[in-house]
Amino acid sequence: MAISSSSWALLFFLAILLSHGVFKLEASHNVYTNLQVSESVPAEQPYRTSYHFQPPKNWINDPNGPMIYKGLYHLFYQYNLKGAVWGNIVWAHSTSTDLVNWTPHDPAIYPSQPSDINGCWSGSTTILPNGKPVIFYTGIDPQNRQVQNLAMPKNLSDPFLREWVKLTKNPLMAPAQTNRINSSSFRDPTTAWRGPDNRWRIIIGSKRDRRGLAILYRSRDFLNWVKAQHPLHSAKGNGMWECPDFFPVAVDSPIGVDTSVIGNKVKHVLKVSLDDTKHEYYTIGTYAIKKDKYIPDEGSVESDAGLRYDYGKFYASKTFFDSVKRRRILWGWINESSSVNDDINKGWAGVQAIPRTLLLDKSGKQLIQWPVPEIEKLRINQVNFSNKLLKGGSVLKVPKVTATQADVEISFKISGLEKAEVLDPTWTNPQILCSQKGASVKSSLGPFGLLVLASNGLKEYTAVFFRIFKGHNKYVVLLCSDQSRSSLKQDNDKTTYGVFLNVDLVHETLSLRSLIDHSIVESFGGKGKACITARVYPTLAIGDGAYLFAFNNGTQDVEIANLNAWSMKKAKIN
Ligand code: DQQ
Repeated sequence: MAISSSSWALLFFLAILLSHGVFKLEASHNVYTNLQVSESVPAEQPYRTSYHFQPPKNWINDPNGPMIYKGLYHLFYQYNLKGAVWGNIVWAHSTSTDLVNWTPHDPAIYPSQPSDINGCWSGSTTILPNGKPVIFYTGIDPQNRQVQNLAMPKNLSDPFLREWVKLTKNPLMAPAQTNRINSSSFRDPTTAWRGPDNRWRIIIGSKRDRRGLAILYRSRDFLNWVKAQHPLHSAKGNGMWECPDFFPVAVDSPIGVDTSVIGNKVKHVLKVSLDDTKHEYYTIGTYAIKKDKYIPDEGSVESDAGLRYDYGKFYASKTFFDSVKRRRILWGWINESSSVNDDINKGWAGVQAIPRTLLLDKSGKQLIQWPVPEIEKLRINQVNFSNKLLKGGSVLKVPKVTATQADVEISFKISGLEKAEVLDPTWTNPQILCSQKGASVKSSLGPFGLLVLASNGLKEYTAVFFRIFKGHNKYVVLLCSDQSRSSLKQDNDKTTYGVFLNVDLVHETLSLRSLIDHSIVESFGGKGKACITARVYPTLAIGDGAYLFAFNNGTQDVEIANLNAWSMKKAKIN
């Protein structure tokens, strides 16, 4: 049989891919066949975190099934037992009494039955009414189809729930010709919720052509699941929805609510992780239980015009209801910005963000996120100053802080708002605006903020800052995280991130908090109205060579209303 020239080209391309040991399963799942070796990690580790969760070595990605059971927090996560790149995925498992210090356990879920023999991917836990936790996760079956499996704790009296038993009946949900489910786009079951009709519901991320889908299943007994005719929600044009999350948030109350709560005292949130862009979007809306449909509020969309939990590196997140402290807690995966080679050399890749509490803002139009208060017990050696003028064009060193490992809160008093630069109506994309107007570009009110992980002489720094514009009828605040000078190394992703911050400058102070942890800068603007997480790899600003500064590179003076900086103790992160 003759082979056409295009077939030869295809064969040649495949041979090249395989000879380099990279086999692409689908968008996010590159299998590096030649790199799956788990070697000991080098002793020199300037980028390992001190209080952000990470295991001693290897690759991690999505947080899975976080929960609280008998007073103990459980975190499972996607983990490669064999190397610092994605592959051989199991559910690693750690527990904690305080969300800060963690005890590692053996993997809880790993390939062991036909319905997950090719991988145990992301999923969630549900606490059943009798208090028993169960795990739903995506298994990859012998035909590489994505199917949904159920596992239960082997011994409920083990507080660590170290062993999990899978149902022999698995999979409980699978693609079939009759249900029009795309077998390579059917994954990441959510926590289940129970409707007033006593039926359980769950959604699974999917797509049909370019339409993202939250496929809905229902069950009376948690064992037999029937696909609903319509998805809970879908939207055209943005591709595969990974790791959906669907939960209620209380209106006008700081208290978190259980996933099954419905009614007029709550709004609902649907979050999706877009495989195409590796960004997450959430909408706020109404859950019409009778039709089993989620209807986002007007203008609430899953695209760049919509809202993100985090405008930097933060993906595949998941929330859970902490029934003891009555709060909803968000976990997210922070990926590397370094090359695969660097990851292999350092022996690990990926960390988890600091867990954040999640609340509905008073406006009802967005969420507020804040690091769990438990993290504050790591704070030591507080440095404080207030009412300090930060003159235009000045830099102020914050002394006596371990600048590689710190928690910093700063708030500003702004006068002379009328002098703000006029916002050009075409400047609608905050990320582009932040990269065009980085930390070195002067305007009148801004840039001002923090220079973190900075070297003496400022050869290296990461700038987290504000810039204020005069928009149509209101002042507009831009929050940026500029990584362009973060490292002398060239081959890192140094994308600058940005977001417009919804603060009323006339009535609110402008505040910023940054959690700095060696290679992580996790920033919260406007008391948690917008978050930006960055990964950086300084070469000079490491150890004692790292400093913290407040800066104002605008032409107008601003006042630091208050600055609190703490060095952070090391946590037992695993
Ligand atoms: N990661 C998992 C998938 C999920 C993706 C595989 C998101 O289940 O869709 O490791 O990062």
